[in-house]
Amino acid sequence: MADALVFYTHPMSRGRIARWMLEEVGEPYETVLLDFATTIKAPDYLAINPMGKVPAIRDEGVLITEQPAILMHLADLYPEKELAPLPGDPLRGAWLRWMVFYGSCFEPAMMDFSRKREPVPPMQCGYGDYDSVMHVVAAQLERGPWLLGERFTAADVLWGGALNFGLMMKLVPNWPVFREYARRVQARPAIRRAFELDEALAAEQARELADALAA
Ligand SMILES: N[C@@H](CCC(=O)N[C@@H](CS)C(=O)NCC(=O)O)C(=O)O
Repeated sequence: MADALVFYTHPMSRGRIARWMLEEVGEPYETVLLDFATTIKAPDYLAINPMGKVPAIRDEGVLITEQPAILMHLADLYPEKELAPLPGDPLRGAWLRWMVFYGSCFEPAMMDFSRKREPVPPMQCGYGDYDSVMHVVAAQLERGPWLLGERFTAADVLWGGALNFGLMMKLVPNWPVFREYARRVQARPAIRRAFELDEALAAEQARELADALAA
């Protein structure tokens, strides 16, 4: 029998998106919790992700880091879950484009915006400018109900998680198209299961910290 997937995470991190994906897939996985102050930068974990960041997964000895890569791997690994248009499907190109656009354009634009950092001139900047990124994403979602239209895929896990976070932190425009999409993704049973698992782990970590401080 194949070894269970191993999922490296922290409950208050981008690992929440990867956990949601694991719950959409619904196959067994083992969770390894990292601590931001200690284990995440320890040699054992740096051998898994030299960036010392979560999430990461190990699948049969293969290590994968970066949220979009983790989601693409899981979607391709379990084609029967229909979370990816497979090679040959006309939607495959758009699916790859939006998975990569997230990391190469959307997240850097949102992070620069959060720090009010002066971006490099749009011609040299990989994401162009913040407003263009937001308008391009909004135009794609207008077609709805999901990012690629009628079909829910792993791209909605990535973008649903990102837009939930962006709206909560006021890092994306408070447009109806983003709010309605976020409401749709929040109705998925898997996102609720993932949320409850991470909330329980976060509460446990907080209790352990309080006990350690009191000792
Ligand atoms: N590019 C990575 C970003 C991962 C990331 O920044 N994770 C943060 C938590 S949200 C982290 O592990 N921070 C701990 C640290 O840098 O010490 C991805 O998409 O997975």
